[in-house]
Amino acid sequence: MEESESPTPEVPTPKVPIPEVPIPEAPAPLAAPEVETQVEHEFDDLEVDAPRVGIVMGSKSDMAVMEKAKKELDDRSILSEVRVMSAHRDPDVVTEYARNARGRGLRVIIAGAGLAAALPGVVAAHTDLPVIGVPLTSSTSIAGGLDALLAIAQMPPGVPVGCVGVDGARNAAVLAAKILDA
Ligand code: AIR
Repeated sequence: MEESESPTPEVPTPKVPIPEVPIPEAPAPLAAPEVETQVEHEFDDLEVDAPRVGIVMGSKSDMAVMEKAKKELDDRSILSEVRVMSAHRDPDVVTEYARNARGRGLRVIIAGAGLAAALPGVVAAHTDLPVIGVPLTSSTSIAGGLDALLAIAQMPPGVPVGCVGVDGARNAAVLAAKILDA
């Protein structure tokens, strides 16, 4: 007997209601890139214009020696700033300067003082930046600046200050340049 072709039975498709899915609108452009650009610009300013080395000294009478550090840094195109502040006469100014130093972009501080030369040590007490002390001679120095040399070199353990020779401002700048390049 021949097999007869039987028609495929029609299966009724159930009428399932298709829910209308709302197409989300394209998100508004983020404000982030603009903010980022602004921050980048501020960072650029800091990178380009901020002094990297702070040169501080206890008195205007120290300037003749300490400006040799400034000259050496200028010759090397390293941006620096010069300030006069005494650890004994202006302790609050010194504290504020040291505490803000890193945030202002400084990376090394050179501090020169004569007599009971506390300035480098006090700066080092208030910042984690490297501090290079310059013992200076002054009109009433003991043993040609030995007083300042000992005051700067003999820091207590845990709060180091690099110490160059008496009136060694230029060497302090050379060392600062090497630290920046390390
Ligand atoms: N000095 C100033 N305040 C604290 C100290 N140790 C130092 C200066 C300077 C010397 O005292 O760094 O070398 C004499 O300062 P002046 O102002 O009397 O000439």
